This record gives sequence, structure tokens and C-alpha cells, in this order.
Amino acid sequence: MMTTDVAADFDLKTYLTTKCAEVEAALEQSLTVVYPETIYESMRYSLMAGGKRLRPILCLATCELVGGTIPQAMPTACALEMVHTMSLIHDDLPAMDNDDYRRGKLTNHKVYGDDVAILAGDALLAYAFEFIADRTQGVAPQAVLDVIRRLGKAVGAAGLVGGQIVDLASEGKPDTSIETLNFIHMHKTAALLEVSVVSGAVLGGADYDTVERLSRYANNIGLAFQIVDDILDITSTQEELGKSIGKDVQAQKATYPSIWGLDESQKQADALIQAAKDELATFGPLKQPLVAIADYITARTH
Ligand code: GRG
Repeated sequence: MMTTDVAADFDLKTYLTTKCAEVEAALEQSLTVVYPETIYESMRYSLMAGGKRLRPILCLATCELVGGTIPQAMPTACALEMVHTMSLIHDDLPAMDNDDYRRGKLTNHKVYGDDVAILAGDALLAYAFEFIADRTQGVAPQAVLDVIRRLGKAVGAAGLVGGQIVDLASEGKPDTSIETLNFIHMHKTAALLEVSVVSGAVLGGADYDTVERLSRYANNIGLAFQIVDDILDITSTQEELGKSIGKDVQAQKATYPSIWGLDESQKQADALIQAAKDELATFGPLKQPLVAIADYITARTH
């Protein structure tokens, strides 16, 4: 068996279900509705709306991989989901993607209005940093500071916001270059996945080389995630032809398949996943969740 294969006795579905329940329980406790209720209710509406909880799970799995514990990483895991959730709230606003549904429910602004949705996003973003600083225990202060610094970078103009602004500028431009497309997705999607993995490593006490290796793992799965998303957008559109047209097709945006074609896009995604798994080769059995999550990214069908 190759060192990067998932062990036969490891079941990803069970792992994700178990870890997701732990994250849900911690998130449930993280935010209480007090005066002024509207803002807390709006924050909770989106934070507790489901989702795969992939970023918190990556953080927890990586912390355990490097010898840390779940309690050391849980506040940061929750904060990552707060940041992810706020980015979705803002992304769905009429001024951005203008979506009515998210995670199978009405979007935040459809329920609470644009004004409250903007503020709920702002409040979740601020609370994420407060939450890490306030709740993290059993971790050296330098490591907590490093996590806060890395998360700030991943969210701001050098991360999610930078990716989003280039994405908005590429609307209606099907001739966008592959370099620009990579920039968008490395910042919009991979940056938060990267800090999810790396923060788990930092909180668990990993050394510099280990952090770098795990950072490369995360960036590779982040880009692959987006390529597969683009592929699924086309293949599910083809399947549902007559029902709906994929948003990117409608918006005339460049996608990986529109530049490379479907087959080459799948090959590139597979190569990124293999490169990600190669970074894990020297770790022990606790790498199983990260290996399996990498495989799941290219194998998923929705
Ligand atoms: C971050 C300050 C700040 C502002 C927001 C709107 C914006 C700037 C950035 C857009 C970020 C964005 C929406 C990226 C797409 C991320 C993505 C791949 C979402 C889907 O993630 P999943 O599949 O979703 O993990 P669930 O619902 O399972 O969590």
C-alpha cells in the first residue's frame, strides 16, 4: 500500500459525522442571544444553518495530527466557521452574488434585510477574533497570536477580500486568464482552507517545516476544491438541462473547464490532490482524516 492511501479501516463518513457533531455543539454554545436580540439572532441564523463544517474539521484534524488536542483547537475551529459564515452572508448580498438561498435556507438578507445582514457579517468577523483570544486555553500565547495574525491575513485584502474583488472584476469576462482564475481561487477559497489547516498545526505545537508542509497540502486541496466545483457546475447543469442554467454559464465567467476543458480540468484536480497527499507521506496514522478529505474533494458529486 502506498503511504498516501487511506487505510481500509478508516471511514471518512463516520469521522466527519462525529467531528461535525462536536463542532455543532461548540458553535451552539459560542453565541447567546442577548440585547439587542436582532443582531444576535441574525448571526445565529446563519452560523447554525448547517454546512459541512469542513474548515473547523480540518483545524481539529491537523491539531491532532501534530500531537495537539481537540480542546486546544476548538475555539479557533469555531472562529473559522464564523469567518466562513460571514463571508457567505456578504457574498449572498444583492451587491455581490444576489442569492436567495444558502445551505437550503433563505439567505440572511432575505430574512433580516440587507442592513442587518451586513452588520451580522461584521459582528461575526469581529467576534471570531475575540473568541480565539478569549477562549483558547493550554496554548502558548505566541501560538495564539500567530493564529490571529494568520487568520487576519487570510481574511483581508491579502486573502478572501482580495480574491472576491478580483472575482467581481472578472464578471462578464469569459477571456479571464488562468493566472487570474488561480489568483481568485487561491485567495477566495484556498486561503481560508489553508489557515484552517495551519492554525490547527500551530495550536498543536508543530515546527516550522511541518507547518509549511501542511500549508502546501491545504493550498493544493483548496485549488482542487474549486476546480471540482467548476466541473460540477457544468456536469450538474448538463444533467438538469431544461431545469436551470449554471450561474457561471449565465454570468459568462471564465471557469477551469471553459479554459482547459472538462478532461484536463479533472486531470489537474487529480494532480493537485496527489500533490496534497504527497505532503502527508511522512506522517503517522493520524494523517488518515486529511488523506481521506483530500480524496473526497475530487470524488464528491455535489
Ligand atoms: C471576508 C471580510 C470578508 C468579506 C467577505 C464576500 C467575500 C468577502 C468573499 C467571498 C468568499 C466566498 C463566498 C468564497 C467561496 C467559498 C466557498 C468555496 C464556499 C462553499 O464552501 P463549502 O462547500 O460550504 O464548504 P458549506 O456550506 O458546506 O460550509
